[in-house]
Amino acid sequence: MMLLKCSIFVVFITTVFGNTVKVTNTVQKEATSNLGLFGEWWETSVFYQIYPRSFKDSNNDGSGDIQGIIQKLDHIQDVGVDAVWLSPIYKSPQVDNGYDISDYRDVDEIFGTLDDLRQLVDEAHKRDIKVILDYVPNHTSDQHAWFQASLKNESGYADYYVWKDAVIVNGTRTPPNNWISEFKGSAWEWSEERQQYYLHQFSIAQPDLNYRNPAVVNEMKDVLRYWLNFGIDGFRMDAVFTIFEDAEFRDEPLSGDPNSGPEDYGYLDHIYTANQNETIDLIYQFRELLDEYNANQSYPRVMMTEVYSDINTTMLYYGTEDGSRKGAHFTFNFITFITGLQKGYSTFDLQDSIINWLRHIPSSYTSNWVLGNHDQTRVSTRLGPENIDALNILVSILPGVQVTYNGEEIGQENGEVTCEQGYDPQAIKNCSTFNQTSRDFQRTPFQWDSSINAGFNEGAETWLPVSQKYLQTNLADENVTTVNSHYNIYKQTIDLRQSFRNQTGYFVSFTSIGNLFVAQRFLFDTDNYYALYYNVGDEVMDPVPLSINATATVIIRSNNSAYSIGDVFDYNGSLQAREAVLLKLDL
Ligand SMILES: *[C@@H]1O[C@H](CO)[C@@H](O)[C@H](O)[C@H]1NC(C)=O
Ligand SMILES: *[C@@H]1O[C@H](CO)[C@@H](O)[C@H](O)[C@H]1NC(C)=O
Ligand SMILES: *[C@@H]1O[C@H](CO)[C@@H](O)[C@H](O)[C@H]1NC(C)=O
Ligand SMILES: *[C@@H]1O[C@H](CO)[C@@H](O)[C@H](O)[C@H]1NC(C)=O
Ligand SMILES: *[C@@H]1O[C@H](CO)[C@@H](O)[C@H](O)[C@H]1NC(C)=O
Ligand SMILES: *[C@@H]1O[C@H](CO)[C@@H](O)[C@H](O)[C@H]1NC(C)=O
Ligand SMILES: *[C@@H]1O[C@H](CO)[C@@H](O)[C@H](O)[C@H]1NC(C)=O
Ligand SMILES: *[C@@H]1O[C@H](CO)[C@@H](O)[C@H](O)[C@H]1NC(C)=O
Ligand SMILES: *[C@@H]1O[C@H](CO)[C@@H](O)[C@H](O)[C@H]1NC(C)=O
Ligand SMILES: *[C@@H]1O[C@H](CO)[C@@H](O)[C@H](O)[C@H]1NC(C)=O
Ligand SMILES: *[C@@H]1O[C@H](CO)[C@@H](O)[C@H](O)[C@H]1NC(C)=O
Ligand SMILES: CC(=O)N[C@H]1CO[C@H](CO)[C@@H](O)[C@@H]1O
Ligand SMILES: [Ca+2]
Ligand SMILES: [Ca+2]
Repeated sequence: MMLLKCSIFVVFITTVFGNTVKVTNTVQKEATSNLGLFGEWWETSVFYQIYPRSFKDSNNDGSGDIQGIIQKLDHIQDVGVDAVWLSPIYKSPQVDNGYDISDYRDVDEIFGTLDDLRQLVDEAHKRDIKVILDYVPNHTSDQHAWFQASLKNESGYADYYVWKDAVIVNGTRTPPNNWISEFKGSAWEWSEERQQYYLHQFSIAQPDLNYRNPAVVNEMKDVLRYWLNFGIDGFRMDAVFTIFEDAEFRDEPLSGDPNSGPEDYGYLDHIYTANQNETIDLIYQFRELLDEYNANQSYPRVMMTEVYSDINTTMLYYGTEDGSRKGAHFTFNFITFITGLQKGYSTFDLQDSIINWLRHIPSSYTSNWVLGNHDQTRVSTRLGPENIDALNILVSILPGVQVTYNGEEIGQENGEVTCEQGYDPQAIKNCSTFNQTSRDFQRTPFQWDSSINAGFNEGAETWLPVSQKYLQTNLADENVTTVNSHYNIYKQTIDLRQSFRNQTGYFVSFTSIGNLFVAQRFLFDTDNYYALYYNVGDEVMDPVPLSINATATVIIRSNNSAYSIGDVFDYNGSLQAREAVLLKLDL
């Protein structure tokens, strides 16, 4: 079959027949080397996020730990992922679930020891699985030795944090400006000891580091070098958009958001505390550090950044537009499936959300697809459990990197947690809004099997409660080869994605016709042609044939499908509500 091969093009075709609107978007890209754009391992990889405290509790003390992860490495290998990234395991008072770090170079005793981590890295590498650590550069714990020294104005540490004098208004001490913390209220906290305010963009126990002090920048770069030398394969950088603040400490303008009160983060437009140019420059410096290190390595260590922002700003974290400086290998795509899509989405919503990303990403950057993480309602709950297979199948034929949050492979839904049982520091402050604000629901223990506590541990009380849904949804029950379970489907999608390695060019195309969503991917090298048929609606429908006349074989199907793998797809048959089938066309 003849296909035009150019480096990138996007086509939009809208046709109206009767009262049905049909919209097709095609995005075509061509890679220049074997494994993707750069020929590097991460470009077509699956990254699996582990939330360590909820993954597997090896010593029955209620919290997941590193030995627990080691016990489950065979499962992770079975899933077929290339790399795991661990949410923070550093020493921490756990005021914010490990995002308040008191020693960047040590492991918290909840999780184990440095030796356990060394063993995890070794065991993972034996299985050809890379290990990525979280890196939390914005702030430390107030228990960190640097902050304790800074409190006392100790020489060398006085300027490690962002300190400002009070402003006296009519004889009353007030903060230096109007900045608001993400955790509500002023972002400034008075220190009696130092007789100054310090900045905290998150909780009071998380003072912001002062990156305008070169010693801090060097210190934090040394932390990266320390872990690279330890054998870590890369970093996921947390909340990087808050690293720098305006040097002049100007008041931020009001956002005008009617849902935000004067204490709420959304009350202000964060033009002076988020995504400052210096922040993006620092990310480029971190990349330079990594590239220097990588120059002597057999494979590159990678960095990925976490930024919730509009698409243009998000792209800046990948690098400068002219390509002169590089940033993150990829910056998480929260735009397509998290902020861009809500329950009850239409085919058009889905198509727009994917195309929005593909249209904005320059062809020299690698796309990535994130369905969920520890900060978001689980994708099964957020977009509907009846859609989980279709979404996993869809992601598997999209180009670039895939990021899976632990539990998504079995279709795990949000758990049940009361305010009294909760740990999310923001949410437990106000129980009347806990149900809306808490992130504890997506952090309940992994559901391994149908034994006590879902196999998370041997029955001791767990830090967050195990979801009562574990009897219906657990790995062991889904891991029966004869069952068309979420897990088996997920594994099939990973196998498919892995088979796309070494492909140099492709196109992807999306068509919406009423409730029918069709996604197509064609690989130039092998002439392999895949088409996903997905009924997004609640009623049975007749599928519309593709314009290509070819036998279509079902290779993956959602759990509610009557098709078996290997069946020939019947364009004259019907598709059940939420049924998804992935077809391979015999051209
Ligand atoms: C200071 O006090 C005066 C007199 O009570 C009042 O008019 C003024 O608004 C106050 N200023 C501020 C900034 O609160
Ligand atoms: C600490 O240093 C700052 C800035 O030099 C100064 O304003 C403050 O008074 C000092 N605090 C103490 C307790 O010495
Ligand atoms: C930040 O960088 C952008 C793009 O390089 C530039 O247009 C803008 O003027 C810079 N802003 C400041 C405050 O320097
Ligand atoms: C890389 O290895 C070479 C040769 O062993 C050495 O001279 C050089 O300093 C190394 N570079 C880095 C960045 O470690
Ligand atoms: C992104 O940039 C493009 C081109 O400069 C502009 O047309 C678009 O409105 C911007 N989008 C957002 C969300 O700012
Ligand atoms: C808790 O949230 C409710 C509902 O938004 C609000 O009315 C109440 O003032 C809040 N309480 C506190 C202590 O913030
Ligand atoms: C929170 O959700 C639980 C479970 O649905 C419910 O029992 C409880 O009443 C809710 N709490 C509030 C304050 O809405
Ligand atoms: C899943 O089943 C396979 C094959 O029966 C088995 O090797 C593997 O250990 C099982 N995995 C889990 C996590 O039960
Ligand atoms: C891709 O190429 C590499 C290196 O040549 C090879 O080891 C690997 O098996 C290939 N993978 C696939 C899926 O063809
Ligand atoms: C599709 O191909 C088959 C087999 O080559 C042929 O019999 C049939 O007429 C074709 N249908 C259309 C609509 O072109
Ligand atoms: C398919 O998965 C959904 C969501 O987990 C579940 O509710 C449903 O019972 C499953 N259907 C079948 C036929 O297994
Ligand atoms: C949006 C975001 O990344 N928030 C994280 C930033 O850091 C705070 C404090 O460490 C975490 O609680 C948030 O999840
Ligand atoms: Ca434990
Ligand atoms: Ca900061």
